[in-house]
Amino acid sequence: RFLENVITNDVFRKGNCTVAFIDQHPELFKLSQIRDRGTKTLMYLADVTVNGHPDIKGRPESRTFRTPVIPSYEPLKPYPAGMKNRLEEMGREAFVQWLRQETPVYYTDTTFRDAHQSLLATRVRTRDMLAVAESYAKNNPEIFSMEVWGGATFDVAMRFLHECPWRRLQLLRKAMPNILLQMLFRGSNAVGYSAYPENLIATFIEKAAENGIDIFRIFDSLNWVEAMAPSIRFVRERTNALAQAAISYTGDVLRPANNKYTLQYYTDLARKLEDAGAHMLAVKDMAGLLKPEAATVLIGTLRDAVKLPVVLHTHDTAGVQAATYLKAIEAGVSVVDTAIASLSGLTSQPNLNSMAAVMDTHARGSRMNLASLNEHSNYWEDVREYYYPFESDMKAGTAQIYENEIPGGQYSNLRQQAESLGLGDKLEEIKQNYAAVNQLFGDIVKVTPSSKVVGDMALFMTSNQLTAEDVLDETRNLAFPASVKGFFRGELGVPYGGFPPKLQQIVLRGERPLAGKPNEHLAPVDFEADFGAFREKYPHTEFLDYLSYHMFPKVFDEYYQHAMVFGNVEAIPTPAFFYGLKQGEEILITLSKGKTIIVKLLYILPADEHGMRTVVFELNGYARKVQVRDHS
Ligand code: BTN
Ligand code: 3PY
Ligand code: ZN
Repeated sequence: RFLENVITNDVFRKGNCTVAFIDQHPELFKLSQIRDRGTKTLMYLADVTVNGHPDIKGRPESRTFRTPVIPSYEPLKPYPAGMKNRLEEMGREAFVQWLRQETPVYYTDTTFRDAHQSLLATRVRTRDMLAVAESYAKNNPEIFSMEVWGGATFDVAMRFLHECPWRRLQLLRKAMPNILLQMLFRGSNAVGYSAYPENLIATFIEKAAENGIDIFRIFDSLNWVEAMAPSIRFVRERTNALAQAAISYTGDVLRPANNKYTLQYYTDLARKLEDAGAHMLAVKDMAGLLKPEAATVLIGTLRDAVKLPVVLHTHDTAGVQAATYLKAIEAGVSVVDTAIASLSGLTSQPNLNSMAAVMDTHARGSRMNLASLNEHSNYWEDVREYYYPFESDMKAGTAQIYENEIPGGQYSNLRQQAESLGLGDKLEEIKQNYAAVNQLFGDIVKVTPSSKVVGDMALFMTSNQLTAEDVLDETRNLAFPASVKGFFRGELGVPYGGFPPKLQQIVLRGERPLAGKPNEHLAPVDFEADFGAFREKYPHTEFLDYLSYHMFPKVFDEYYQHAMVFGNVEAIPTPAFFYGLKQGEEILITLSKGKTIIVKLLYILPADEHGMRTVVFELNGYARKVQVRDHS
């Protein structure tokens, strides 16, 4: 920052770069004075206006956005009692027993997590959710829960949005005190892509519950119960939250021949998860493969096999999953996952508004506030436009999903990933290879992170024009992707039925795979000693930041450095955050309670001989200029 002060200093830039210059200008060292919050925000706006947002390639044409209408609510009216109040009154055991025998079906709303993870590359910012959270909680207390955290949101919040994931949770908690808040938890991988030491998992769960999580949906990317059991236990023993154990659905339970994932497989798994202490059982159909008739059989059988309430999660990639929900509802499912209308469908969840409307006259229907849900959908329809660069160009459902079994979130990301590797015209081949890799790997469960391994291998085969036969030819000495090596080493655990021995041998080239659970060999975190060292390196932090750091050290470091230069960018309205300001445009930014700034872009000067541009703003009526490097 000192250097930045030097290079942006007018005297210095006019050519005085002697050592005496530094002596004569002590203000260069006054970092905090020079960089108050307002200036940092101006720095951010200047940079994104001049250089575009790094996450949006090829500078999209400038668009004008509609102003989203925040659905009305009464700020002074108390929150009506919701499911969270019921859970607190009844206690966990009575609550889940009550849920299991309820006649009406309930809905989990995934809008704040899976819906935008699956449609908009997880890019929805906290402020756009927070703006409607209170209205939603006051007008829709009938909702079973809202999925608001976990999955990819933790990583993306820091990496791309420069936001604190914990603050997101805290703010939503405060705005929705009557609603059960739910997160997706990847078992021993927590919210990351590889295993973490067990004491870190325990502490993460404890802190997530303390900061607002009521329901932990816990899964393992290979359906390995042993890897899920500790997380279930930590939720039971260290929190008052619900442990919802999820079985990831793969293949087709009604497939007549060569079926690896049979009804018996799922039933055994469900019983083991119940024995491990789960409060609820989820069927997590991440690729949207569960067909209506299969739902009748699977949900009915699981409900008989365990005493827990059974919930169902799916993605509407094929376009027919509302039919699956109807069959599941008739087979006794307690809760189904849906998304607000304008963020539903395709690779996201089925449509909450339409489900609620259709169910109105059904024996298991319940009274939902459709008028409010529709207002919220209108809000999201407009907000969604802000995020248009992150849309996949999928326009209709696809029946190919039954062949390639690609999870919803991965499917919508695949085109961008392919394009970034120069394989934009090979999408069909990539999808076919994805299915071929699944067979090569022994027909595995594909969900984060195992789905990423299969995806990496499919991209590897496509870019190197390899067939399955080539892969199995040991004389070729292929340089397999790191994730594939890690998978065969056992870093994600062991798939049901084991690894295919020949391919494992080829990939590992004689190296011995790990024995036991993937995190068994990891040293526990020494919280006492380690936190001190962390605070020395990152002074403006607290314990929750330290947990973020442990999940993603490099991402955290970049997030921290970004915050040091640009301050907290969470308050910047989304159009300005992604597209900067147009000349003459004025916006309002509430930096903290009672501190609102009005920023107007006046003009931008051409780059000087050092490539620096002066951007002139008006901040609360006073002209302010900042210098940014023009990277073009
Ligand atoms: C500043 O604005 O000058 C202080 C920046 C401090 C940023 C760190 S990043 C981790 C932690 N979370 C925050 O939101 N702020 C601090
Ligand atoms: C995640 O782990 O992020 C998922 O959504 C898996 O389906
Ligand atoms: Zn999902």
